Amino acid sequence: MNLENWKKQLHEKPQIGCFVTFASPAICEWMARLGFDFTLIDNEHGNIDQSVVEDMVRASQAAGVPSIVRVTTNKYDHVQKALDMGANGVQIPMINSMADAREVVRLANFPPVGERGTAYLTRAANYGLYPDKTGYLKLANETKFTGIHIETTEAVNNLDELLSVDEIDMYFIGPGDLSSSMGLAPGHEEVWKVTEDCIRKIRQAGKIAGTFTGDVASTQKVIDWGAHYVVTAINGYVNAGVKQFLEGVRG
Ligand code: 3PY
Ligand code: MG
Repeated sequence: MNLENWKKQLHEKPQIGCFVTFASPAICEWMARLGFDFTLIDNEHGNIDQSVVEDMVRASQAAGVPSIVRVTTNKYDHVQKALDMGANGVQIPMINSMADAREVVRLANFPPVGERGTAYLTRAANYGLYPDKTGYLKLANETKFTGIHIETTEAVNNLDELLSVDEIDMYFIGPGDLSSSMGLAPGHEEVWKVTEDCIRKIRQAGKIAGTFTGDVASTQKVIDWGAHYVVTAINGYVNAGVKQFLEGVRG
């Protein structure tokens, strides 16, 4: 698989990704082999240390599956490190304003587009093997994927403006944070309505719409609305399967 074509594929058809929330390259590789279209390494929550992230990215890519890192915050060391480790892209939580979005563009892109620090010995730079250093900077800017979270009422209100930022590929509705920002329980119908409106608006703007789902029906629903970057996590499926097994055995 040509990982550089993945951004194009995302525009063409829905891709189903797996949140990997445990510090384990093996789980990343396993989910890639199970058939997910991409892995999303969660470095915002949980206990995944920076030093494990690169091996998780490597494990997924070695199985032919692109790997995105959800970074901790919109900060230089988080965004730059994930990209230097050779992640196919970054997903940045809690982007609410144009000032936040401009900072994302600055951190995720080499000059002249942004101010990402240059380094030619990293995994992303093929350990110094690229003969054309300027070409590497250009290629990295063009092929990496940048996603931002829309997960507060402030971000929803600013969505039109945020969609005008050319260098941002994907807008991810975070249902958990969005519902708490709206003062509602997760899964509340008003949260779904806002999610639908945002997904439709993002698609109409020619951008990739993303969100998180936990079952088949809601995944189909968001795809029908136009989401092409849909992420799930294995916890719900493992919990249900193991419970069913133990109840079956123990009665
Ligand atoms: C959220 O729900 O807030 C997320 O960030 C991911 O699902
Ligand atoms: Mg969130």
